[in-house]
Amino acid sequence: MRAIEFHQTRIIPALLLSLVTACGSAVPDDLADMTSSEGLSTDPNGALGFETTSHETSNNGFCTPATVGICAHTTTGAGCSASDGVSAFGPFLGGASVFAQPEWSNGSKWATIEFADVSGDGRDDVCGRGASGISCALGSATGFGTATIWGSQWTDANLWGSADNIWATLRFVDITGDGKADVCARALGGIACAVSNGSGFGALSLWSTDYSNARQWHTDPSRWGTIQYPDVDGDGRADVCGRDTTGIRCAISNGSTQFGWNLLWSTEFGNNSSWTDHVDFWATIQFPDVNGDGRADVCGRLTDGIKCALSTGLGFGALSSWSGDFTDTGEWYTTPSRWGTIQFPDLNGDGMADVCGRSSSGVRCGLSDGTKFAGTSQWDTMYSDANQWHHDYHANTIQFPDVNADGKADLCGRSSLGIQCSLSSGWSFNAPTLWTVNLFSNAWGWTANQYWGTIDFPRLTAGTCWPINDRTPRLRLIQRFGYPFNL
Ligand SMILES: [Ca+2]
Ligand SMILES: [Ca+2]
Ligand SMILES: [Ca+2]
Ligand SMILES: [Ca+2]
Repeated sequence: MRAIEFHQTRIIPALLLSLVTACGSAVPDDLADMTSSEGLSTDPNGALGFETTSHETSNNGFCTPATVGICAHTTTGAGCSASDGVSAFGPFLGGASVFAQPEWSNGSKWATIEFADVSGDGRDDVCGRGASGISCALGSATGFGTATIWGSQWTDANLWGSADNIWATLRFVDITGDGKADVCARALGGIACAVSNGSGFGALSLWSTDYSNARQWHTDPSRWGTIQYPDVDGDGRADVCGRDTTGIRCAISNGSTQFGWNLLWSTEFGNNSSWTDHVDFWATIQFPDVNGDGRADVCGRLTDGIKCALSTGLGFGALSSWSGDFTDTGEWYTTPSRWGTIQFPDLNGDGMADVCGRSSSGVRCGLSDGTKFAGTSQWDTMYSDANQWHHDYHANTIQFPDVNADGKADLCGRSSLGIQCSLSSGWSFNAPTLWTVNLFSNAWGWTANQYWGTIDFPRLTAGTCWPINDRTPRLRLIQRFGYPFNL
């Protein structure tokens, strides 16, 4: 259900807003009008607009909020602590001991470890690709179980560990829209994927013959390093997009066997604006839904700030300036501890992704109004260089999970003492407090890449509330480490 929940989260606020502004006119007609004018007719959830009234937020007691946890690769495998929804992460529950083997200290192995819901029960599991293929261990209330091989074809012998332009593109994403995460990666011949059946991945097959070596996608990280799986047409199925020298290309999942034609969705982001030469430009390219219509848009940082282009479902519109902050003048180009922290969480729970990033003096954010990030300002002063947050093992753990389940994405990161979080009020972050004791601290060895580099804030229970079931995207490898990787 995850993909559909993602869809609802993005799309319903736009509908609600339209309903409010259309107050007084006949609602069914407005809904019908919006359905056609906003291109929602392809939505698999036919009654989407009417579902808004049956979902409630966490504050009224009629539903169960989703639970966010903090999870990571550890010396004994992998594990998670669940948020208590107020001020702390609880006991650390481990398991998945296969990831404790020496093999997983290798960057090309641990860097593929990801937390995703491959079984489709609403709780994220843990998977990673080792020499003998893809192993997954299912999450439960008592921790991760024993890992088993889910993808026996994805072996070193079959060259899946041969180059970073292959293994670093591996992702666990739901390309079929059934709520179970599948697996895709760039292969020599294009994008290869295998679909989850809930207890294993099926046969590996080529879902796109684009993104291949023949089409030069292996030559430069400014191409393969931008490959992501956003849902650009808003049908609940992950599609594939990436940047080449002509712009941004996307191919739409057909839900069962392939991505369609890989079309040029934007002629921006090509080489004309020196995207190739600057990792602090191309590595910031992401696909948040900045106007809340359910379709993933595209944003990235250029010399003079953040640019975005909205998805129409068939392509991206014109690239325009969304924020004059995050500029070269403001020294955002200097290090991954600044540009690598730029993310697009929904800070005020209106369904439109906002923007945040860590400057030398703390975290700055701007709220989306659907056309721009209005009034980017200082939301925090504690995650500063002066407080040692310029170290990658602190800065590049910064993410925006909703740890208190109020629908507003909060700010968390690993300090020297452990994980600290700052709750979002919708217009600023409160002072950080420590959410873990000892665990995740420098003293306990968390400055090592293979541990801090896997920190993520997965969903441990799905809950029944709207809109708090969404999960903010995890940091990509390239955001955490820049390029070339030093793993
Ligand atoms: Ca899609
Ligand atoms: Ca959108
Ligand atoms: Ca927002
Ligand atoms: Ca929150």
